[in-house]
Amino acid sequence: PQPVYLSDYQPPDYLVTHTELTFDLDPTATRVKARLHIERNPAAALSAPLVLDGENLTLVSLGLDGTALEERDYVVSDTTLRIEHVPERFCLESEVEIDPNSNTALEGLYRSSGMYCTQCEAEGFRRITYYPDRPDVMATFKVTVIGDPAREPVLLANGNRVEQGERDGRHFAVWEDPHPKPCYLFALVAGDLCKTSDRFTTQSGREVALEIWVEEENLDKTGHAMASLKRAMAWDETTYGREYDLDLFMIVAVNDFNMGAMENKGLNIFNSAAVLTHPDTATDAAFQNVEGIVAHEYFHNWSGNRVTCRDWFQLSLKEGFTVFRDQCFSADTNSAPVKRIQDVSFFRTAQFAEDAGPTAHPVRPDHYIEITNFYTLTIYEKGAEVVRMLCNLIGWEAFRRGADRYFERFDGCAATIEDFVGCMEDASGERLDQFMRWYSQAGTPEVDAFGEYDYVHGEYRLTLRQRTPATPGQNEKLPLHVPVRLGLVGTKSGQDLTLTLDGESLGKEGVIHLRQAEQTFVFENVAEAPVPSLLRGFSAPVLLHYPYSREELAFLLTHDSDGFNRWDAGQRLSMLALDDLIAAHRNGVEKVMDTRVVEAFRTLLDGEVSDKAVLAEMLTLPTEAYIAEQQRIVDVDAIHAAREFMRQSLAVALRDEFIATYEANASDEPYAPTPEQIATRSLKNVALAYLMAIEDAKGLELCQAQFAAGRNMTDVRQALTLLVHSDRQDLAAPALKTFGEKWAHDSLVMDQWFTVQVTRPQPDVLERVEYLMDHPAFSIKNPNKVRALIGAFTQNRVNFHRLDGQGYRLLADVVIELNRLNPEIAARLITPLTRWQRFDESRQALMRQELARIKKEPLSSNVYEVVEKALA
Ligand code: DPP
Ligand code: ZN
Repeated sequence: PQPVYLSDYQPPDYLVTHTELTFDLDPTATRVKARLHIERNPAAALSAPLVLDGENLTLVSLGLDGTALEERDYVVSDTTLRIEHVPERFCLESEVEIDPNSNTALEGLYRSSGMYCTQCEAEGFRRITYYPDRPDVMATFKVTVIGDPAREPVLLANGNRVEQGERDGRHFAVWEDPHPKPCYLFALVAGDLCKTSDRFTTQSGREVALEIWVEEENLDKTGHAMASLKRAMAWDETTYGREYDLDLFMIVAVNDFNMGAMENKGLNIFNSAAVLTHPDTATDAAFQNVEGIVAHEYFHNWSGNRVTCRDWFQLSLKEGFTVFRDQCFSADTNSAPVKRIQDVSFFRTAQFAEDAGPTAHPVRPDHYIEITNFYTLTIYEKGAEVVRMLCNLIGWEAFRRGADRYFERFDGCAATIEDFVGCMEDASGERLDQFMRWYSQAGTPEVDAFGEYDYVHGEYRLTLRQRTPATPGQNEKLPLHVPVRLGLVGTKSGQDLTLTLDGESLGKEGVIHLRQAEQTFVFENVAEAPVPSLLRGFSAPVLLHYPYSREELAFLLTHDSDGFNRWDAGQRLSMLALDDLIAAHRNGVEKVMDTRVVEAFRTLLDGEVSDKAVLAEMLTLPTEAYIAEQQRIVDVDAIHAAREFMRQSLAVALRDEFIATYEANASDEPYAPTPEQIATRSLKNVALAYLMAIEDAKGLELCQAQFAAGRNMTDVRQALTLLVHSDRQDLAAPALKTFGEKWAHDSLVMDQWFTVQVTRPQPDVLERVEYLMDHPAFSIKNPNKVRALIGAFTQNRVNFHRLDGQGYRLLADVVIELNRLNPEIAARLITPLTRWQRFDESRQALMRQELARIKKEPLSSNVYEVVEKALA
C-alpha cells in the first residue's frame, strides 16, 4: 500500500452538486442506483477524466445523460471507475449490487442484528456506490429506500422525509437533505425499530422533532440520551450561538459499530454502548460517557457538517474542536475540576504513550496509508488541547468571535486548519505562526522548570527549558509556544502571592509564555518564599518536570487554590513514594510506606476537600498504566506490587476513616445520574476499594451487601469487580454466576461481565479469556465484545505481559483473525504490541516475534501500516 501525502492535495476535477440514490434493500444483494449531477470544477483541465472511487461493488449498468455506456467507454479497477471523456456538466447514472450480509468490516452498508445501517466516515461510501469519496465534494442528497414492510418497517436516511408509500408488496421512503454534505456524512438505517420522541424549540423559535430509534427491548434506555441531547442543543445556542438547522434530528442505536458514534447529518448512528443507559444496566461512568458522546456528535452539526474538512489530514479541525466543545459542555454540566482531572489523567497516560511510540504523529499528519488508523488520541485529544490553548491564549471573547467568523465564512465549505486558526488570528489580532507548530510537530514536549527565591531582592526567578524528543520521521524539533498558567503559593501565608513580571501585575494567577528553548522569568516584589504551582489546569499538553520535595507537594496538596493542581500534587507525591516502593521491590528489600502519603490521605479524609467528586479522584492512586508511562523500561510486576502495597498500607492505616467515609456516603435515594449522586457514589466506592484491598471481614461484608442490594449498576459492578479481583474466589464465583445469569439477555451488561473477569490481577486470567471466547455471549465479529474481552485483557498489565509470551500470542491470534473480518478493529487492537520498546529484552523479543508473525499474513492496509511502523 502507498501512502497519501498532504502536500499532494489537489482540488477535485469534478464536483457533484446533487446526488440521487435509490436503495432496493436485500440482505445479500442490495441494488443501489445513483444519479450524480456532476460539473467540471472551473479550475480543472478540460481534458480531465472522471475518476470515481468504488470498492467491493458489482457494476450492473452505467449511463450518462440517459445513454447507456458501453464497456469500452470506461475502465473499472478494484478501487476506481474511470471515464476518459465527459462533458462539462452531466448526469451519471449507475447501478451496482452490494452484499450487506457479508460486510464484516462494518464500513459502508452492513447488517447488524438484522437491521441495515451504514458507516461512511472516512471512506466507507465507496463501498456503497461509485462516487468522488472525498470530503471536499459536497452535494445535496435525495435518497429513496425500498424495503420489506415486515422485515424493515422503518426506513431512515438523512434530512427530512418527503414521501412514503407502498408498491408491489414493498414499501419505500424518500428523504431529502437540503444541506450540501460530503458523502462521509451519508446515512441509511432500515429495520424493525421503535422510537422515543421529544421536541426542542430553537432560540429562533423553530420546532425540532427529536427521535431516538432502538430495538423494542431498549425503549426504556433512551431517557438519558434524550435529556443529554436537549441540554447539548441548548448549550450550543447559549455558548456558541449555533442553532440546529433541520426539522428532525434522529439518533439510532446499533449493536455492531466500529466507533462510539457517527455524526451523519440529521441521523446520528450510535454504538448502542454510547447511547443506551438504565440505572440497572449502566454505570455512572457510562451515563457520563453517553452524555458526552451525544453532545459531541450533536456539536459536529456545525463543527464538522456545516463546515467540514477539506481533506482527511484536517481531521483534527473537526475532531479537536468538537472534543474541546464536548469537554466544556460536560464541565459545565458536571463537576468542572473532576472533568478536567479525568480528561488529563487519561491524556497523560494514553496520548503521551502514543506520542512516545512508533505510531507517533502530529495533530495534522502529513501522510498516511490508511486514514482509519488516524482516529487517534493525538487527533482527538491532543487536538482538543491545542484548541483549548488557543482559547486560553486569546481569551474566550475573542475565541467566540473567531468561531463565529469561522462558521460564517466557511459555512457549506470544506476548510483547513489554517482557515480555523486564521479566523482566531483575525478575531484577536494575535500572531499565531509559532503556535501552528503544535499542529505539525509530533511528540510530547518536556518542560524542565527550576525556581529560586532571592530573599535579598524579594525576587523569584523561574527558568523554563523545553525540548521535544525526536519522533519517527521528525528528528529536529523547534521550540513551541507553551502557555504556562501559574501561581506562587506563599509558604508562610499559604496564599497565592501577587505576580509582578517586568513591572506589570498579573494578579494572583497568570499565564507566562514560553516561546524559546529556554527562558527565565523574574517575578518582583515577592514577599515570601513561594512554592510554584505550575501548569495549572494543565494549561499545555506537556510533560512538566519540577524538582518538588515531598514536603512541597504535601503543602500544595492542601494549599493550592487550583483544584486541578491540588490533585496533581497528590499524584506527584504518590508517584515519589511509588518510585521508592518499586525500587525496593526490584532490589528485594522490605517495602516501607511513606508516612507523608498516609498523612496527606488522612488530611483529605478529615474533610479538607468539599467537592466529593474531586476528593474521590484525590484518593485514587495513579493507575499502573500511568506509572508505567513514567518509567523508561517498564517493570510491570514491580509496578503492580508497589501499587498494591501502597493501597494496602493506606487501607490498614486509615481503615476507620474509610469505613466512616463509606457509611457517610451510602444512600437509599433512588438513582439519578446527577453530579451530586455520582460524586457520593464514587467516594463511597473508592472507600470500599481500599477496604477490599485488605479483604478483612468488614470490607467483605460491605462489599457482599452492596452486591446483594443491587441498587444500581455502579454499585453492583464495583462490588462485583472487587470480589472478582480479590483472593476470595469462594465469594466471587457465586456472584459472577448470579450476575451472568441475570443479565444473559443484555449484551451490554455481558460486556461488563467479560471485562470484570479478564482484568483480574491473579494469574489464571489467560485461561479465562480463552474460555470466555467460546462463551455464547461472545462474538469476534462484534467490536464491543472484542473490546470488552480482548481489549480489556490487554490492559491487564501483569497478565498480558506474562513472561511466557502467551498474552502476546493470544492477542496476535485475534489480530490475525480480525485482519480478515474487520481490519479497522484489528489495527486498533495491536496497539499494546507496538509499545515493545518500553519493556525488558525478553518481553521485547516476544512482542516483536508476534508482530513478525502477524506481518507474514496477507494483511489489510490498516494492519500493515501499524505493524510496519511498529517493526521499523
Ligand atoms: N464518529 C466519530 C466521531 O464523532 C468520527 N467522526 O468522532
Ligand atoms: Zn467526532
